[in-house]
Amino acid sequence: MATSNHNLSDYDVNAIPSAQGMKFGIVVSQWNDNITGALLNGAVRTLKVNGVSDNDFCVMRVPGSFELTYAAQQMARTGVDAVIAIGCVIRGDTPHFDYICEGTTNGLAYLNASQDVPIIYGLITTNNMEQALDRCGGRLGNKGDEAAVTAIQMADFRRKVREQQK
Ligand code: DLZ
Repeated sequence: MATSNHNLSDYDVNAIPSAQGMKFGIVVSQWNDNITGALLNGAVRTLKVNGVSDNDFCVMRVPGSFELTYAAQQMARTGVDAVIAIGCVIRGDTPHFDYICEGTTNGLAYLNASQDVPIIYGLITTNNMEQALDRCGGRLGNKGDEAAVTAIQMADFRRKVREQQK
């Protein structure tokens, strides 16, 4: 799935809602932490640029991407407006890659549909380290920035829907 025609890393700050007063939870996998650390930095920078204060986001780390589902579920129960799940799975020599990608993706998708809080998919799944580096601040932007933009948009959506229900 090409991202070259839809690179949210180049988003227009004025085109997305202010995130001032919104609360976010970020869960981050420690596997490939050179990549997930850069994705996290991008996400945090983007939240702050859009008005999120230091007290309004919480970062928690888990061992691997497979643990993101449990972590995101727990984080969703803490009163946040959205949860961002960040991980990086890089293909190896065995089918393990497919199982972790599928398990994590299905887990996060299930949570997104079943929790009251949007769960943002900040998992990158690549064939090699070069492709991962391209996506965490390299040639193809930073998918952490993009996850944060999406989180703000979905938190705003959630707030508006709730307003309409009053
Ligand atoms: C075991 C494993 C492997 C082989 N590769 C990755 C990876 O590329 N990225 C990642 O986030 N996690 C990996 N893991 C760890 C699993 O996600 C998980 O932590 C363990 O299977 C324990 O549940």
